[in-house]
Amino acid sequence: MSGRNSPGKTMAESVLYSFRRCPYAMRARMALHVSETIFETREVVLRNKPPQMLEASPKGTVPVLVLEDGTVLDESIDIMRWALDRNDPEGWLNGDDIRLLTMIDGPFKYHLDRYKYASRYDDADQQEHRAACMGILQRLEDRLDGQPFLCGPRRTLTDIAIVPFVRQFANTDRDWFDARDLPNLQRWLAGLLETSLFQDIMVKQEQWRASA
Ligand SMILES: N[C@@H](CCC(=O)N[C@@H](CS)C(=O)NCC(=O)O)C(=O)O
Repeated sequence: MSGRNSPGKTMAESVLYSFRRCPYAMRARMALHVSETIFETREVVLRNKPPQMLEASPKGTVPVLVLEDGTVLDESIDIMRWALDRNDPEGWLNGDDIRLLTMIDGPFKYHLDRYKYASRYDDADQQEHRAACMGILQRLEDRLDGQPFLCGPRRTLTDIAIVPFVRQFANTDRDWFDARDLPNLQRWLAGLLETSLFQDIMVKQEQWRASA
């Protein structure tokens, strides 16, 4: 089984600093998992990041993957591509749509934060930001018309990199989302979330603490 947590293990292996509910960390964990990469997960608390993580990556965002040779990958997409370059049993790299990924990581994430956490932003009009997200989701809906996944008949990197953010949008007001006329997107989201891949990477982990 790959991607397992192995507290106390002394054998050198890649280490992933992760936060269970972070959408970026989710997509990294899914790629590591599908590629059967062996790694140790270190669950961090964002307000109390371990010095070992900050030493590896001073920018202080999760996920951070520290490879056995000390190489540090601290962008989730880079972790996904690194894992899949090594082993890509489902051909996820065949669906690496940079334009779509840039739209989700850029404008969609911008509006999602202001919809989900409107009170944290002085000037945020929650409805406006929700509408802006919906404009982008409608494009996904159209793309999923006639094909089960964003790049064709099988799930690929593009689906996996995007689904945690659509999940976050949907969960912000579940009833409202469920009542939208987005049948393809709703089917796509539900299907990906019920996979064993997603369930496995969402298993709860204890906060990691360096052993003395
Ligand atoms: N571009 C980065 C973004 C990662 C990111 O922003 N992660 C958030 C958690 S979801 C984080 O660590 N934020 C720092 C903090 O909250 O202190 C990536 O793709 O890995």
